[in-house]
Amino acid sequence: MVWSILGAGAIGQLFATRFIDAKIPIRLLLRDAILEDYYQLHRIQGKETRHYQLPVDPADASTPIKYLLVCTKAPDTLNALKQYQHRILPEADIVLLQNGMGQHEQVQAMLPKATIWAGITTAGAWRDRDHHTDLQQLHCVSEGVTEIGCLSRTSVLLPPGLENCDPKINLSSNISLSLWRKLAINCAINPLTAIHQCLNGELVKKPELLANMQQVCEEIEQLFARLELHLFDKSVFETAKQIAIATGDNRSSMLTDRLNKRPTEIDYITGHICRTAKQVGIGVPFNQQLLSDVKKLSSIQCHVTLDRHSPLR
Ligand code: KPL
Repeated sequence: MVWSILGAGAIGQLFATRFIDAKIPIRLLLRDAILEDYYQLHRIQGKETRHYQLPVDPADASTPIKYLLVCTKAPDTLNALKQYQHRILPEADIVLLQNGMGQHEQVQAMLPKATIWAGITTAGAWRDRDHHTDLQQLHCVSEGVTEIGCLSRTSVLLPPGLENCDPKINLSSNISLSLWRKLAINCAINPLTAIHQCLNGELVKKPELLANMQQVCEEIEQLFARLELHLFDKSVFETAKQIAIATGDNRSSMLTDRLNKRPTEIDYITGHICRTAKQVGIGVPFNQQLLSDVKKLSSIQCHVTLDRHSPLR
């Protein structure tokens, strides 16, 4: 059993090192070819620094892919998968460990016989380079909690090998509910922080931003009522407020993308709410507005550049 890993950002690299620790054989599928057979990095966690050699698939590799972990950004999923479609076995197990919703169905449509799993993690890591050795460094800031659930069928087992990971990966029997919960919070926090270029905590401190967050949440609440989804003990707004406070000093992933001039995941976050609302005939005008505002922003030049990922992704 070999797990191929697509998307070698901080989360992809973090799970690659966790798989190696769990003695799960891996191959990195890299977008940009490298000459070496291994991708080397130092993983820095608290006071511990460990050196890893992550095996890389050569550009002309043709070995079939049976187990695939996808850690790309949601909007990049289909294009990234297309490059390996000829190698992915029809009955492959594909774990999408990503933010957002909507991409899972697209991948299932592309690979109808594959078993699609969704994963959510609160693990946090960011990358930079050691200026002396030029070696990649992966800074792990929080172990987080990771859950995986099967979307194609019911399963009482994790995909093979993943039961050996440490920290443990939890098997979810209803991962869709967790995806909706995460989506609601991301809709409440991410677009507003990206538009106003503020940290998560400022959404709660500034009355006009708090009112905006409330509007987002109330529309989502209505949609969830129509879908008969009961996701939180409190209202979506109260829950989002709590998370904005708890992650107050964080730069959201969408603001980080904006500042780094990368495409955002808005189509798979607020976009998914807007698409679903349309399907069931509910208006979500404020979310629709945020969707178009963030899309507009992505096309506007931004002069600040960051070299650090948001610590909580
Ligand atoms: O998940 C997040 C993100 O930034 O994508 C939140 C919860 C908003 C924390 O920053």
